[in-house]
Amino acid sequence: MAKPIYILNGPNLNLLGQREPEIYGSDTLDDVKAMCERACKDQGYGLKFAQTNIEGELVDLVQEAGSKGAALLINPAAYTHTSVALYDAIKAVDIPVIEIHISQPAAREAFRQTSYVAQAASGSISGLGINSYLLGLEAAILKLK
Ligand code: CA2
Repeated sequence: MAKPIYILNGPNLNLLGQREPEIYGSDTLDDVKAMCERACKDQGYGLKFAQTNIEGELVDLVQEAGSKGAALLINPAAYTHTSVALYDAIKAVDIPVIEIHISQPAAREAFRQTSYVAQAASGSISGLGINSYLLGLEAAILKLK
């Protein structure tokens, strides 16, 4: 059985579609999950999709992806800009890791200008709304070919 693609989401992304639609759009995280499930199925991959507000749980899930997953997409949300623990966890896995953002952090506040995760990931996709997830999947699958 082929390994699934992991898509991990960080803090507050459970609120997607409920607040700040001008920045993050009106689709919910369940909508994003359904869209990614369809895209993975079309490409012959299973999907493990998770969200947590807890930094250590994200680290555990990155480690799990490293042993049980084919590739990892991660929207680390605010931990993007703060987490050396996530940087270390991503550095320790040997699968393609694509950093995803719905908004464009580079065009936002000064505190969003540093990404620890980008310094460990294979690549980053930002600013394209929830299509960042679809494009991230395409990038991960291209890397697996
Ligand atoms: O643009 C992204 O995907 C971000 O990862 C979203 C994070 C932010 O801290 C990053 O700089 C960029 C924020 C996630 C919070 O999500 C919410 C969604 C809707 C309503 C409230 C929060």
